[in-house]
Amino acid sequence: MSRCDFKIVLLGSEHVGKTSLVLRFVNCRFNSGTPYQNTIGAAFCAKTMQSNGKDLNIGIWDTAGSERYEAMTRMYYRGAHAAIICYDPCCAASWARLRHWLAELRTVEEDCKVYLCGTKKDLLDSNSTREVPEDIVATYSQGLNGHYLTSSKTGENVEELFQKIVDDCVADRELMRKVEESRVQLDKEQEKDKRYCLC
Ligand SMILES: Nc1nc2c(ncn2[C@@H]2O[C@H](COP(=O)(O)OP(=O)(O)O)[C@@H](O)[C@H]2O)c(=O)[nH]1
Ligand SMILES: [Mg+2]
Repeated sequence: MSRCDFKIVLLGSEHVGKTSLVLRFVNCRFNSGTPYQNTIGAAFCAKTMQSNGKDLNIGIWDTAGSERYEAMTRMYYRGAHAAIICYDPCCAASWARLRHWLAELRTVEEDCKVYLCGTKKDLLDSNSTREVPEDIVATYSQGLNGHYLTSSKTGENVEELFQKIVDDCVADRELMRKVEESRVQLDKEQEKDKRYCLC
């Protein structure tokens, strides 16, 4: 199995913690000492996860978030099964951009599952000032597939967020039918390649 079964895209303003979230999830680490590095365009990571007794290959696209790369970011929405839209609860500006990301996503992938992710929970827990009121987040997330508060520094809720996404995708019959179909197709192509291989 070499292709991705599910495509997950991360969206949100620059500096909210998208790259840190992916690094925590995929590599189980957090780079606190290193200077901030802007993601250019997008970065891709893959991980295998289990749900309902199945092994699933997850492809994660970490986008730049900067307006400079916006036209490029749109390319990465295409074919996404789930999107994690990140905001920092201690930064009102990151929340203000949220509607923008959601609208953008919907124009390209109408049926994409959407999860809100409030990042840097460790800072919130250590008395940083919350700038995004909880009731506003609760109201907004009602129409979406889930809301998680995560910390890439401690790892809190990171695994839970990705597991919920994969569980929701596996529970989606139509989506799983397509996954099974493309696996069969891939097996056929690999069989064909083997027949023509002379080595
Ligand atoms: N304390 C804390 N800092 C974080 C967390 N996630 C990210 N950061 C910091 O926030 C800054 C921006 O993170 P980054 O992942 O590069 O943001 P991106 O631009 O959205 O990809 C970096 O200095 C990170 O170390 C977190 O969960 N806790
Ligand atoms: Mg980044």
